[in-house]
Amino acid sequence: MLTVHHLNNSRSQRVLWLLEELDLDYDIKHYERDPKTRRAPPSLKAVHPLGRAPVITYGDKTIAETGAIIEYVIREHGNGKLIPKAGTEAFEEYVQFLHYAEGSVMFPMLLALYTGLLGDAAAPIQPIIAKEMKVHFDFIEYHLTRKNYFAGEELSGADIQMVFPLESAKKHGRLKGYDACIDFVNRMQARPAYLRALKRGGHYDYGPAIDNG
Ligand SMILES: N[C@@H](CCC(=O)N[C@@H](CS)C(=O)NCC(=O)O)C(=O)O
Repeated sequence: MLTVHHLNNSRSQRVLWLLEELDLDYDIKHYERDPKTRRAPPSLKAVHPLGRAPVITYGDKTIAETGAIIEYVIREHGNGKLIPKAGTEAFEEYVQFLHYAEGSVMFPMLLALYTGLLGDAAAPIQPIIAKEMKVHFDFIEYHLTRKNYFAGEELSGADIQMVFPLESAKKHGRLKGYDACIDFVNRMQARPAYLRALKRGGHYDYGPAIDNG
């Protein structure tokens, strides 16, 4: 059985959604953030040295990094679903957005988060970070005004990977004027598999409120 090591309010929500879209059986091991520091508990380090979520374990395999997990699950357990045909333009978009989410978009967003802790001391760098974020959201908005999905004409792992930066941006009020980005988040969050994942994962600050009782 595949186990998702799931940290509350985190990127690992994407992996639950992926598994629900593929209709796969899986277990969840829940980890709670420290309420003050927001860091993962040390027990996650016992699963993987990075001590971050998501991590999945399956037999003797332990895999960290959302993009790597999405690739692995789709390749080994996906039955050809959620991945465009190799050799197509959609496939190249799929690979691009799988890397882009964590490799590019998240970078200025994390900078904003961390430098925000410095208050006025970080003021000189804020316009640079804002400019960098605008480059990314402009690019994503341009893509989503022309296409409903990130890779091709139907849902793929790229959409699952891209939802977190956009959910996080929406939550922090960074998507004002980016209507196609907001529409994408709303469409993804309305999918039955997304909502099932939310129910199994527990409260998620970046998603719609659901009754978990
Ligand atoms: N690029 C990594 C980022 C992993 C990551 O930073 N996860 C956060 C949750 S959103 C985490 O575990 N934070 C807890 C901590 O840093 O202690 C991925 O996509 O898996």
